[in-house]
Amino acid sequence: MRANSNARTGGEILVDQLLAQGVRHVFCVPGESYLAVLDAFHDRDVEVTVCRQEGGAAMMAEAVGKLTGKPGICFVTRGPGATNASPGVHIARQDSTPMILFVGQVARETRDREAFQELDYRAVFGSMAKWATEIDAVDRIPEIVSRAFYTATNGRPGPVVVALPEDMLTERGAVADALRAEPVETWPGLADMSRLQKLLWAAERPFLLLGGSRWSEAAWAATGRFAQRFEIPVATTFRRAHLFNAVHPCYAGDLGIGPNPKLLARIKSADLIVLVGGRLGELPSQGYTLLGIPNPQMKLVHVHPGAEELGRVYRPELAIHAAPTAFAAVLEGLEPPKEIRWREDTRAAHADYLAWSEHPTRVPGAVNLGEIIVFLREHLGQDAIICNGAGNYSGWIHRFYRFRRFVTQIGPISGSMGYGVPAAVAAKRLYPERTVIAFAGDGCFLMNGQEFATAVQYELPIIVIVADNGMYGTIRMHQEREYPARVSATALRNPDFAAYARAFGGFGATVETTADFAPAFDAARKSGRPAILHLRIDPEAITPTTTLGAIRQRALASQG
Ligand SMILES: Cc1ncc(C[n+]2csc(CCOP(=O)(O)OP(=O)(O)O)c2C)c(N)n1
Ligand SMILES: [Mg+2]
Repeated sequence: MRANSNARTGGEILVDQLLAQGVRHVFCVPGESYLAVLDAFHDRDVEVTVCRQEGGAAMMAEAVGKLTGKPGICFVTRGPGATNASPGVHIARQDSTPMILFVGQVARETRDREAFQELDYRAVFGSMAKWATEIDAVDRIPEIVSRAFYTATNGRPGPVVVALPEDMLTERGAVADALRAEPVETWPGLADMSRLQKLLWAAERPFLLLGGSRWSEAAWAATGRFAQRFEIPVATTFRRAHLFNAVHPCYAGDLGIGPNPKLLARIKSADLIVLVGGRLGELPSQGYTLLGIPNPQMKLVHVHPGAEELGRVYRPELAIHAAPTAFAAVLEGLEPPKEIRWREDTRAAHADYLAWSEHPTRVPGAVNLGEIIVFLREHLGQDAIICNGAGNYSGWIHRFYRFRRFVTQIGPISGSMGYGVPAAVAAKRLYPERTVIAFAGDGCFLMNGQEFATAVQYELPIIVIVADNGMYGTIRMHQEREYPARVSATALRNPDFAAYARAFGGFGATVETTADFAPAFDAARKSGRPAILHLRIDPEAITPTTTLGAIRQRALASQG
């Protein structure tokens, strides 16, 4: 490190700040606006992943934030580069993920002329990022990058956008590197925990709901031990299933889209809900119908690292301003009641979860995605990482896969399509020894499918499973429900995805029947290359429990 050296350019100072913060990976699409940073990458010890589109690069950085709890780093050029990156920033916002997007900016002396590709990033990202700023002076790089790390990780984590005027990056400055940022841990107070103790002792039907970010392996384990001691039923919220071991005797299921009705009934009739880390947003709250707003019908204990989230939608009986990491660490201090009144309910809740997820339902067509998920749950190691984007296909993962380890599920809580492939590229780049699977719909895949080329370039043998039903299925489903038999703008004519994989230098296979899947999966693994398995799904198989035709018939009948 060349601290206090006056020989460094802004670009070099910037990259040295990242190294000082422990950054190992950056994801980028290059641009002439930040050549000085690219040059600094050249002889520094940082792994650069060059991507094909900024949306993919930003999603990779966001996925790094989810995988590590530390800010994922993305570099893009000004104007179109920055706007292309915006979905990653939006995901980081909604999913509470730490991430920093660095954007090249026009030179300082041309600012405000609407110079080539000029944008005001404070305005563009003002309502999306946690903080959007611009570095005006080379001497302030360490200060602002340090603050970016603190801002991205403190409280409720989120994205920070930092614009970098081109001439500032080539200027030289004499400035010391910032020390490593240590995110502030937010601990529950003693009084909070004793009130929680009393609420638990007074409860008849308590329920633990887990979500959000700022978890850790230790917090995951401590929560499992707490649940075991209290024999309290636990559900995870939308796309956070990895926060609790699915085969733990207290696991009651996944509270997302189309949850087990028995799980919903249990949560509704709970007299105490302890919501840890999550916001209980629109999807897990079943369109804000689960809990009264602002006054929930049951007692709510809300534990969240962001003070502004507490009381924002739901008025809690007890608000605990704490990160899940800190909260979980003090759970050991709580004592279960002498007689656990809900013991039998918890057993029944877990049995109901197992029954709900055990056997794939019957669906029309020769490929049953449910059976494929069950195959994977039985054949993948527990530390396999499962990534996905948005679409009805993901409903089968949420229902039938059993996440047994922390940080094995990487999916967009924000429901952004196109996330699975870039997330898988990021996961495999970080953890080459782990099995990484990306699920995508046919619509979802082609939003960022070009990042398959990134997987090939960096020799990352991810396995992409494309569930092709020839349509934007989710929207078609809503269409049939609201406007039956009036199909509009939801049909897709698709390429041969297996040939696509081969054209990129990967492995590709088409799966026409459920029985084709196991040998195709095996061949994909053995190929040692990035792979695409193209599943031909019957469009009628719209969810594990209903068909498009049935939805249309129901809607037509109700129209009379
Ligand atoms: C970026 C983005 N654009 C549009 C949507 C709206 N949307 C949600 S699901 C969906 C269709 C997904 O289609 P596909 O990936 O083929 O999955 P399927 O539902 O057919 O299983 C669309 C268009 C979205 N969530 N994200
Ligand atoms: Mg589809």
